[in-house]
Amino acid sequence: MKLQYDAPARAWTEALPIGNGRLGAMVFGGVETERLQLNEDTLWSGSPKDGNNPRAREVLPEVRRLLAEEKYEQADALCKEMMGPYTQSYLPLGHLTIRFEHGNIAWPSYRRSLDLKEAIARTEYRISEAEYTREAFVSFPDQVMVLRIEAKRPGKLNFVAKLDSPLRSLVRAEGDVLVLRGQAPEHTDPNYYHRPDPIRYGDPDTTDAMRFAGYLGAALDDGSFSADPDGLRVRNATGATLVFSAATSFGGFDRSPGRDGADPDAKASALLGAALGKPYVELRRRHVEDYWSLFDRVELRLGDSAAPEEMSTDKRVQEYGASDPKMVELIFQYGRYLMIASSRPGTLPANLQGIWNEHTRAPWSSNWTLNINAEMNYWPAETCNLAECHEPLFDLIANLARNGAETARVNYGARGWTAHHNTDIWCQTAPVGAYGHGDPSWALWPMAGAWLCQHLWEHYAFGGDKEWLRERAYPIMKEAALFGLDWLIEDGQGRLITSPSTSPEHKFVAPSGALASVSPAATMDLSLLWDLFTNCMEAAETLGIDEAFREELANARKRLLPLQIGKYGQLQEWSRDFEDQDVHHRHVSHLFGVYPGRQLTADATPELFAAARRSLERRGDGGTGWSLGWKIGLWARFGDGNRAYRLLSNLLQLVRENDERYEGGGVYPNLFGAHPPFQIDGNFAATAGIAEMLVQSHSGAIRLLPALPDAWPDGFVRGLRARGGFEVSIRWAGGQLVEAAIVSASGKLCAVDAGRPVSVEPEGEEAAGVRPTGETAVSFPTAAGRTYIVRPLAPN
Ligand code: FUC
Repeated sequence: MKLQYDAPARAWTEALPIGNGRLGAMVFGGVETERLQLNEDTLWSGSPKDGNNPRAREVLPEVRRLLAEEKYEQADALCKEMMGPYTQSYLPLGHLTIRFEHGNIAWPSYRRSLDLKEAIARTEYRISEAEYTREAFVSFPDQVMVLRIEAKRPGKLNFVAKLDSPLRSLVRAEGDVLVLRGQAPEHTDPNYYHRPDPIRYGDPDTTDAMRFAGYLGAALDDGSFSADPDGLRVRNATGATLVFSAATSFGGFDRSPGRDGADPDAKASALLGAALGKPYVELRRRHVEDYWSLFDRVELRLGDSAAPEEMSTDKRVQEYGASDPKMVELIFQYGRYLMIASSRPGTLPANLQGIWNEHTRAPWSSNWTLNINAEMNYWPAETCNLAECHEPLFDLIANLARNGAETARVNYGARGWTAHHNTDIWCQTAPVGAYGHGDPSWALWPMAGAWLCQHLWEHYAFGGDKEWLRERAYPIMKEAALFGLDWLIEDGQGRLITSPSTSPEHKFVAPSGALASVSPAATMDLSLLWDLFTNCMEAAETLGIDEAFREELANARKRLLPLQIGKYGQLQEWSRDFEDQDVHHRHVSHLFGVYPGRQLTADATPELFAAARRSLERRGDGGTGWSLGWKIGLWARFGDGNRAYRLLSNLLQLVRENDERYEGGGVYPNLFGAHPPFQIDGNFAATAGIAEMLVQSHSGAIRLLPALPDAWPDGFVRGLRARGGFEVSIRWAGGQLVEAAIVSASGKLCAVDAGRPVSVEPEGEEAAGVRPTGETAVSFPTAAGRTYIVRPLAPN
């Protein structure tokens, strides 16, 4: 459970990420010069702005008319008038740089690691018989970053620690504390939008943009230290604890962080003071306890490894990849680690890079892309037992629902709420595209509400908190469904369709031979609305409310244009059987109903399910990191463990920092997912996909080992969660189930499908409750808090 290396990081994607959901750092582990690149998750450019565009509503009837007449290129062109501004960008806060006065020759004793059991990055080396160690972590309970530096020989620590920032900023010494104060730009253009002044700052006295502060303090065991603007100087110490705190003036998605903001200094200095009042061992203990309480819920063992223990992680990926079961365990748990480090109650959700970003113009603004990436980040949250890490997404959804009601009204004259393919800290819900610069294939997608609401329903489906469903989730789901009802139109033959509609980012060949983006009723729209309506109906039924509305949804769902099978036997991506722009396109939006949706299953829709499989076959086994991650989950849902494993192998390919390929997937030396460039969604999808290979529960029963590959004949998993309020542990050998333990948190009826006849008995009451049903699927009542043991029956 360690990432380990025998040399300092030369590139950012070799540095090791630590974080507490809000504060993040990338630890380089340099010998003479240590560098920690710093982030705070609310540090973004811009301020609240109205991006809604009344022109959208004006041109909508004409766009629909053009599409009804199959004039796709004209419709594409007119759609450009429906766009709003681009979103703002997530920003880096700065660096903590520490220059040691002991030279830089430390090899071969050098070692650095990230320990996933403690969430601590460690650097160890020896210079002239003196051993040095550093430990870095970001504490959730204390809300600070801590860097402990020790020399094993007395008085050997002499260093200067500095702060700086790529944003406009000043550093001052205030007493013995180093303070970095800065200001964010009022506007940042996305990295793919080329204009003369892509980063624009305001007047410091009147700017509407965010202010931020970083505080660095120290507590020494011995020796002395002082602070001046050039840094914090430590002399002749044996042990030193550096503490860093940071805050911004962000005070909410709808408040100006300039005029109406919070006081970053008050927060950062209070946190620093409180942390410096605690001894290092205490800070460390509080951090590890907090982290462990989440991390320890799931354990995975997939077998022994042929790789030498001490081999560095990047070499190990390169030489062994997915054939090393320990590497698969590591990448699985790394996704859980990254979730705990980037998304905790009260923080913003993990963005495109989690919370780790060094660029002032990050790829895709390091924002939230809602047509796959942001949702994908949260695929492992429920199954991999980190439900509370899902909460920041729910807060974002609630805020999007507020802004999105105005977008629905202004842009489309519709009820409810909508959001499009990008959003930011200001919760922009209007389509992006700089009023015509963007491409409709990504900008014109008003379906984010439908997809995001799946997360609300899933949180309830796994956890069963009815009060939460009633008070928080259902009202937002219902409003999203109202938008869906208003967005649907009749196709002239009694069917309901969406128009304009895209299959995100993928174009089709129009009858004229040209590529086009918009057409009526792309499959993903229909599947998303099916999912939203179904979830709303089940939620309302669970709550015993809204009977008439349920009926309205049921009727609309029945009238959705049916999904179709095309000339290649594939599930059609569009309502017409168009040719693909790119048969290997990275998005597999039309397969939403298979995963992460539940519309298409082998039992309920065998033909469409088979067609969806054919579609995935045609897409091939390549793609960006996140695309490969999606395909792992899809193949798991198709019950093909070996194929899922092949995709996992494709994901576990080593990529270096300056890899020029835009697509291709892989992982960097620090195991960050590669598009390339770095995007964290690939990590989360890999974790979710591995879980999906071991346990599924989307179609009623808990399926045990639904897609076990031949490569993992013997193994054990503990603590995965299943819908209905269950926790599942499984032991298997020779590719067969040995025993599963199902803990019932809910006390609900439990259905299990092990693919073979099983017995079920309450733990500790062997014999008493044995149900040798002889069926491959069994249901049994459970009591909350009890564990049930499932074993295969011996073959007759
Ligand atoms: C979507 C994807 C890209 C990238 C971006 C952040 O636009 O199509 O591949 O992941 O999001």
